[in-house]
Amino acid sequence: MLGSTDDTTTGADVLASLPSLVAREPSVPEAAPEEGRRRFRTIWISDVHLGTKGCNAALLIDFLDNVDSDTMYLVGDIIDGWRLKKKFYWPATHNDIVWRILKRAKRGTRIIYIPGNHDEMFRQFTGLNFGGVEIKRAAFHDTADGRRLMVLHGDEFDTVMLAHRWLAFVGDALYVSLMGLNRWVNSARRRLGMPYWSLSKMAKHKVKNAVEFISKYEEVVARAAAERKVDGVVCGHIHTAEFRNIDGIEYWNDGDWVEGCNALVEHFDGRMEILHWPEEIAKREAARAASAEQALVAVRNPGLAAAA
Ligand SMILES: [Mn+2]
Repeated sequence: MLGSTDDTTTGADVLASLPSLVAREPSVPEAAPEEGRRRFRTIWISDVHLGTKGCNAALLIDFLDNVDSDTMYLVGDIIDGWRLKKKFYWPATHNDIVWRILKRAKRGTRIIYIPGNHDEMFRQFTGLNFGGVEIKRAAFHDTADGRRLMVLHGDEFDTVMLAHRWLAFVGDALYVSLMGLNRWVNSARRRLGMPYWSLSKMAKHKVKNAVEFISKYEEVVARAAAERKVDGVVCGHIHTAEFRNIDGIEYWNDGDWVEGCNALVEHFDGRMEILHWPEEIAKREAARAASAEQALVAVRNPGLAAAA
């Protein structure tokens, strides 16, 4: 059962409890933005790591409440079964995310879930459909402008098993403390009214080996896509949002919701874009502040507003 503290919970238990979950109300009520949700043809997210403290549930809830799409791909490592096995951690906000995803399926969004290595316990359900969520091992996506993209989590190309994380280079313990520091810094920044800032995003680009590993991984994935005669590939796994054109093959990585908080979206004309959600929130808030100021000017000076 979701929400219980029983450490014998299995993937099947979690899946079995999903239909009853959607009947309940979430702990964080769904927000309905005044300006409406931003609509995309397709959204890809991955590496959410529900069931760990690293998961940035608040930002993901904000994302889900402010966007909508015809199709949404969950590109793996959505639930972290590895960590859940060691220590059961499942706050109400993690239920809220599952609730929002199932709600979208109910409202008619096509949802395709491609389990990754951390949620490999769901791979046994490949081909099945749970509450409108199709479980697949990999998928092919045709963009509005006719490109064919292969969609997979990407751990299958992590040959060295360097892992799900770039930090094989710096060690798991350091990563955990870095993430702890990241949370601490950001809660302080939030209190001060400052926007979210990714500590490890900066650190990652400064570690030479990590940069080399990431670049090599991207090339291996792009080569595999070329062999399958597709135009490009969408994956996750290494927690590094990126677009590269590698020998004519598009490599898209949708990032993660542990530190980067990114999503990949396809607009209705087929154009694709990586969204860094903390930046999108900052833009949204700046736009709201500007329109509030305009409204204030209009109230104080009706003649000026009419002229404009
Ligand atoms: Mn992974």
